[in-house]
Amino acid sequence: MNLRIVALLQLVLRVVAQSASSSDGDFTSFMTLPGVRALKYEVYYQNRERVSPGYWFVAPYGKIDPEPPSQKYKPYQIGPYIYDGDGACLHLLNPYVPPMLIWAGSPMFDNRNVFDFKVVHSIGNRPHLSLVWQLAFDKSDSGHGVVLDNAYNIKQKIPMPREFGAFDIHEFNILDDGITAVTTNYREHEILLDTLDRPGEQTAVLSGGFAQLDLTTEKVTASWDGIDKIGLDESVIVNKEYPAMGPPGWDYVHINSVDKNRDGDYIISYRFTNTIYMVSGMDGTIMWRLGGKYSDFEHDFTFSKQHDVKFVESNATHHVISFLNNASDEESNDEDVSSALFVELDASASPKTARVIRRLNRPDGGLTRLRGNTQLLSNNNVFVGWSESGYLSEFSPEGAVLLTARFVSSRYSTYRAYKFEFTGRPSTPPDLIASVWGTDKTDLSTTFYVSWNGATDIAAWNFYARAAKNGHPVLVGNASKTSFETMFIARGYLDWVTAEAVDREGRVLGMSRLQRSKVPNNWGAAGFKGDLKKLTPDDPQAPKPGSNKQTAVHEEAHGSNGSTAPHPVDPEMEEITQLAHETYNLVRNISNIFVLIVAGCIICGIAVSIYLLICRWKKPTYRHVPTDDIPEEEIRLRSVE
Ligand SMILES: *[C@@H]1O[C@H](CO)[C@@H](O)[C@H](O)[C@H]1NC(C)=O
Ligand SMILES: *[C@@H]1O[C@H](CO)[C@@H](O)[C@H](O)[C@H]1NC(C)=O
Ligand SMILES: *[C@@H]1O[C@H](CO)[C@@H](O)[C@H](O)[C@H]1NC(C)=O
Ligand SMILES: CC(=O)N[C@H]1CO[C@H](CO)[C@@H](O)[C@@H]1O
Repeated sequence: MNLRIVALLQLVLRVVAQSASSSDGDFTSFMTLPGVRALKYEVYYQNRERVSPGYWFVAPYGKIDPEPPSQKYKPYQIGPYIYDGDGACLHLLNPYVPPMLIWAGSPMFDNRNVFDFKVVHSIGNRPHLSLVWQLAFDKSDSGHGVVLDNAYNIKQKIPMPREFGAFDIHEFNILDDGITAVTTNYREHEILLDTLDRPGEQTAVLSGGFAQLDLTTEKVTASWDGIDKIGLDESVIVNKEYPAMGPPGWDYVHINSVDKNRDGDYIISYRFTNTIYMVSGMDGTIMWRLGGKYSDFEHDFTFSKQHDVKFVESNATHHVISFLNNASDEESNDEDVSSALFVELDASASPKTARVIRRLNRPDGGLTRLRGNTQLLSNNNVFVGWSESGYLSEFSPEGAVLLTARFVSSRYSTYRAYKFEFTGRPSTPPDLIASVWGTDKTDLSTTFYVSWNGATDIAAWNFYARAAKNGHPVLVGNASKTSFETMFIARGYLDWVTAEAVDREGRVLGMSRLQRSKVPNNWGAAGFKGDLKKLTPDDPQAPKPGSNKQTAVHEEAHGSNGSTAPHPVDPEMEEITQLAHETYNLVRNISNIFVLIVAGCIICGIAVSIYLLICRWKKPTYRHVPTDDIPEEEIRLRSVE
């Protein structure tokens, strides 16, 4: 059979196999990462040139409450993920550019929810990652603040002392000194209901507080509790008829963020008082309230149910703060659209003044009823996570929308979404698998799949084969990286294979382990018509049998320095590889049903047997999370029971 046709058929076959296996099309799966199914994003660029550099850090979850381990999230789906929103090529036929997956961290976190996943640039001289690992469903573990290095090793797993309840999901905020972290707390108390004209009655309530952790000792160095400072009357959700409760009690303030400025004072947000509080680091008194029933400021704007209040600038008297004004909750909305707000405060004026200096409305005009965050980027763009369905957007300094994106699936949310520049250098090597197929000795080909979970900056892959285990690695070709996983087809029966990641400058970033190529269990059943006795792996250095241009000469690879590595010099093979890649990318990216149907019909006969063969070692079955399992919008958005 003509070599070119074989290569193409094989290719189309794999594409069909891949599309067929992801009929639940809101996820992507990978040959090299069978334990993971990564959520797909749909991205729309309004102005791609002005988008700031950096990766997206998100942590999709299905239900906010801890869930028992179940098949539902196997292969892994929830947990921390890094995407390169700018990573994929532009396609003429499709304005939606699929972002490239960079890291699927889900298998490390045991199908438990992860929150506040972000980059910390203040620890040591390498970037780190931090996240909150939610408490276990059976409370056998009350959650941790986790710090990872950029090799994706867990460096710290900090528990919260029992008296502060579980490690709260809202915040694990490592400050610029790289040593101090502030976190929110929910604590149980019994209080009297005199202020609600119910003398003699009492109820349990959850207060809103924070703890400050020293990352070197992993000890709490300061803590604050609002129970004796914020009365029930400040709450906008408690009403006089509320039946008294036992523990955990009324969630009357619902703290959802904390930050600390250089002066050592704290700013906190209570969602259920619609108020932002400045708390003195000296004595814990409330310095002022912004918003809510008892605001100390004069302001001509409103906000409510706010999230993620952070200092942008701050001194003793003047502050610029950012926050997400969701303007709504599960039951009602106070404004028509949620927005990210930047507010300038003068606490020295009398009366104190507050004015909005930037307002960025949700681009789809919708409401973010729960969760979300606002992040000022270094080039003055603003990145906003609107939470539900992973909806996020980036704005220019003048407020123009530069991009919007959301999960293709509506079944998942991410509490916050961040953008950071980051360099990931995994301590594990790239994952490589290779397989061989053909109809006789002359048309055998070897297909490589390679990926490196967590590695940034890979521009291309070099592929090598050896004649024997301890033979010399011979470069058999290269391919640029255009998605998380890169496929490459080389002519011949290649074995003892490796793949090497190189960056844009040609520097080698890492090398896979040495792998044997997989071969059909039953060559005959797989369509092989040749003489099995003569079927042995090729010497990659020898001229290819069946090639009428016996010109293939491969130089040896230079071990760890691939920057001078040669490329394949067999022009026919190069052409086929090129063609194969173009077709592969085209079919894969445009999702053109027509192409798939036509291709499917052509190869229908061969497809079935080979497809089964390929899939046998591919991946475990996936249980679809039913649509009616959409996360309930619980009033109690916290990790304390
Ligand atoms: C605080 O910042 C404001 C505005 O930038 C400035 O006018 C003021 O002098 C500063 N105050 C102190 C004590 O640094
Ligand atoms: C393959 O290697 C050659 C020679 O080093 C280089 O010129 C070419 O750009 C590489 N191709 C890809 C896709 O990286
Ligand atoms: C790799 O080879 C290039 C070109 O010969 C050289 O400039 C570079 O220093 C080498 N790098 C390493 C790590 O050996
Ligand atoms: C504009 C607007 O509707 N603002 C509302 C924000 O939320 C608070 C508390 O729910 C309301 O009192 C405001 O009217």
